Amino acid sequence: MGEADGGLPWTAVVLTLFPGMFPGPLGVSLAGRALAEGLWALDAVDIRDYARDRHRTVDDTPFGGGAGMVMRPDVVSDAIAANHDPAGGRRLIYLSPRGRVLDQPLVRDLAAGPGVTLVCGRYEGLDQRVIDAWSMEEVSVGDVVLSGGEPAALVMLDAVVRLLPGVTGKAESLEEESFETGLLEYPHYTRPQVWDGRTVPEVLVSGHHGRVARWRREQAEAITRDRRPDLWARYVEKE
Ligand code: 9WO
Repeated sequence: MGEADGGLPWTAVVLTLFPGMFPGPLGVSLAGRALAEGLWALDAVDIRDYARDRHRTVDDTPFGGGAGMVMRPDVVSDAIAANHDPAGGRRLIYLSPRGRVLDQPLVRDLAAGPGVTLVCGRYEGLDQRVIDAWSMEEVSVGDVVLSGGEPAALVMLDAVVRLLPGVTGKAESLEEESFETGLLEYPHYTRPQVWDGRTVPEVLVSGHHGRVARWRREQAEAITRDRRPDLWARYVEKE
């Protein structure tokens, strides 16, 4: 049993034309163990099961012409209606390059709720009317075009599941990591102390915990300032 209160565990319902892509990488390691233990639940639903015709058609040619195919609103809407309760608290999200870009505050928000219903598009995407009719949220995992929303759904779920109670072992490793502090990570080192002629920064083997903490913070700040001026501006603002 995963959940403390005896209710349902955090649940992801994924609507997709390729249910075989799930749990995929979420079936191993941290997320996979948590899934097996019932700390979260995953239901991959085949949108094609909601097709109406003998050929199980899910797409059609775009009005106005042009290349590619569009996912039919009637089929996708039936799949949503059968698997999503708008009053149930789960957010209904379409993974799309047009969406709000996923970040750690959104991940924390999603982890704090009862779960998500994710719609994965294929071809050129969903008919706009089904997005409008269901007031779907759109979320992007970055400015790239994929062949479908499924890998983006896997990214989102990986980020959320590791924050669920009981999934990640050490509480402090969550708090210290990149984006929880608002900074990128400082450099890490382990044995051997000299590798291929390369040494480890002296401070890390000094045994001075205060100096180590200060060095790590300085490194994290320098890396953030150099590589991500956008994150740096937000960090400085909050000081
Ligand atoms: C195809 C395309 C072709 C020419 C010009 C623009 C174009 N955009 C798309 C497109 O967005 N196709 C999507 C493929 C349709 C919906 C599912 N697909 C998708 C989702 N690709 N990339 C994502 C995605 C989702 C979340 N975060 C990043 C990318």
